[in-house]
Amino acid sequence: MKMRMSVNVGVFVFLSILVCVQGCPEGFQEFKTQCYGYVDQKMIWTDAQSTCAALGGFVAEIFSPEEGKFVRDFAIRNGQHIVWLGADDLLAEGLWSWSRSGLPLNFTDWHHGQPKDDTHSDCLEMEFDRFEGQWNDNPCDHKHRFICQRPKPQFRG
Ligand SMILES: [Ca+2]
Ligand SMILES: [Ca+2]
Repeated sequence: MKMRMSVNVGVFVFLSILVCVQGCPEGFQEFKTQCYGYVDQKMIWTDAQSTCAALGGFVAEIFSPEEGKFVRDFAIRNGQHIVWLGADDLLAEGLWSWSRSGLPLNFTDWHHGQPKDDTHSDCLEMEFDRFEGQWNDNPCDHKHRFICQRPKPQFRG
């Protein structure tokens, strides 16, 4: 009886460590298999990408309405400022792709009339000043806050 008790405690401690290791790093918020971090500093788009890379991730990429809603709500909770998202058409005008994964934008939430490359706009932002968080193409050298994304750490035994 005593033996079984200590085995159970051991299993419980092991599972607790497992859960702990599998969560997001401090400061990140968990959504499904991913961790999201809000960077409250304005940077040009390429600096946002390198900052997210330094944090083990990339500027957030959105593949579904659910992810879009999560990221939009996350930005609203953090002050409803314009944020960079991780897509660009830098290499070929009008050919948008998610920058880290290289995948095309299957799900989009462009504001009506966007993207419109009127000021040489090759980077994607979530626009709260005019478009209530819908998407807009914006010049990459503008400075905005941004959301980093990284996969949840996996337990390595
Ligand atoms: Ca463009
Ligand atoms: Ca635009």
